[in-house]
Amino acid sequence: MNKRTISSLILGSAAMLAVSSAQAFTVSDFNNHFGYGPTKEEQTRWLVDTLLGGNKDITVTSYSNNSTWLYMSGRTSDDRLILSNGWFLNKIPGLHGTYGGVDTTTKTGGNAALSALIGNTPTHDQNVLTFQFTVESWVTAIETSFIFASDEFGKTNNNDVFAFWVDDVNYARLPDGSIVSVHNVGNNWVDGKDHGYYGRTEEISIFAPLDLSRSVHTITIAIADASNTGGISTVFFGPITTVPEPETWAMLLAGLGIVGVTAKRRQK
Ligand SMILES: [Ca+2]
Ligand SMILES: [Ca+2]
Repeated sequence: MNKRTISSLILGSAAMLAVSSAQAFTVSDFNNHFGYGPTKEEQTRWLVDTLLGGNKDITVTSYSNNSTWLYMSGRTSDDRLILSNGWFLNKIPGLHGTYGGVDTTTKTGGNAALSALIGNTPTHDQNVLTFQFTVESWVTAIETSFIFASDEFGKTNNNDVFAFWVDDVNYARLPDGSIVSVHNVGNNWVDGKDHGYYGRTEEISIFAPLDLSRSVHTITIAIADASNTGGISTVFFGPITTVPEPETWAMLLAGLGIVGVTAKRRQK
């Protein structure tokens, strides 16, 4: 095999790993999407829209992201949000493609809430997407999923961390319930190059009840380096679905109707 075939295979298998299907993903970024010079607000809204995946049950009222102009975020072709603590998009051939400085500091600072999750280890290069929203009255929870990938696979001196807060509760958990950090991933690492990463988790599902005492809800997704700024980590996240879904209820009700009609006919 020549080098191009090998790198295609690597990218292809990375994509399959990430989406659990034979469909490969590519990565797009703001400039690819908008052309040159999108505003920071446009970039942030694009990230939020990626996360919502066209969900019409959620109405966004405000949003912010601290790092969109630094190529730290993007979207996969299967519509997952990408958030990274390094210059993620520089890893991808054909985008910015320099391969330079992907794991150097982004100068976006530390994150106290993430540090608190890992024994107050100092964090760096935070990438935080936050938005406020209201939901249709029947929505009681949201569901989504993530893949955490890192160059710190197997390392003990770094502990990059990721969290997903819904109404101030962190629902990003590994299957054993521990928070998602490099040290905790343990047996959940899947070895293998994924857009250049040394390891990643399986796709992990999230079920997050909303705090129904609130009229306006908040989602915050955050990832950061820990101890130092090196070793890029990234989360592939979303999309978000609402629970219960109206289609599910419609099918349930239709199903009950059929059962009812059948029962009545049997009675005759
Ligand atoms: Ca970094
Ligand atoms: Ca790191």
